[in-house]
Amino acid sequence: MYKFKVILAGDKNVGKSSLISRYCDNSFDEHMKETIGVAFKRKKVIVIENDSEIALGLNIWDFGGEEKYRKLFPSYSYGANAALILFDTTNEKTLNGIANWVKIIEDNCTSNVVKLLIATKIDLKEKREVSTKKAMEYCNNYNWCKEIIKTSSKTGEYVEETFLTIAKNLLKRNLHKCKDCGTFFSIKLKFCSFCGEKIEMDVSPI
Ligand SMILES: Nc1nc2c(ncn2[C@@H]2O[C@H](COP(=O)(O)OP(=O)(O)O)[C@@H](O)[C@H]2O)c(=O)[nH]1
Ligand SMILES: [Mg+2]
Repeated sequence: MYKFKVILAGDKNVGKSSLISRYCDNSFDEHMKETIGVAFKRKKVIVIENDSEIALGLNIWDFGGEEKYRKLFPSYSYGANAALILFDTTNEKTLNGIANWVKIIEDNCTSNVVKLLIATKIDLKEKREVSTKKAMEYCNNYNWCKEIIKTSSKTGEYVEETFLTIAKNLLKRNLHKCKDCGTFFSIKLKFCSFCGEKIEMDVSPI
């Protein structure tokens, strides 16, 4: 199974640990404990692409968003294949924090890293401070940001979709489908690692 490292970034209390907890354990805690330093979970995700099913292993890294932990970020983000950048729809300050997180990610990860912007806590409609329009206006500054996924870890809305979107993007950027045997293999290879055929010119990017 192909494994990928996914990191979460965003200010303290935006809901990073809650998103992971909903996705990996299907649970939600109103009084989630602060993350100390770095935490880690694994989950398998099945992606269907070109009528083929492929299982990807996501190694999901959680990070204590407090300033004092930021010096850990270079080692935390080392080798990351994807980054989820979160802001809290009930706290406008966290939207302004995005620029900082994007810079930290771009400074510490390769340019191939999949980035996805996530709005959290959409169940708290009465406390909302950031409209989708405002967030989109802000994010137009980033040419990688075409959409914002709006989630609630409390109700579970769009949590599965978030990680499925990440998985599909990881597949697109990192794997090819072999035309000979139909298996997916790393784009870094010049031959199919399953059927052994040298198929440099005979791969179909997905
Ligand atoms: N209502 C609601 N509360 C949330 C949601 N996500 C997180 N929270 C709450 O926000 C607080 C901070 O969440 P946490 O996951 O610890 O944030 P982190 O510091 O980014 O890891 C906790 O009290 C959570 O219960 C959500 O989708 N809806
Ligand atoms: Mg946390």
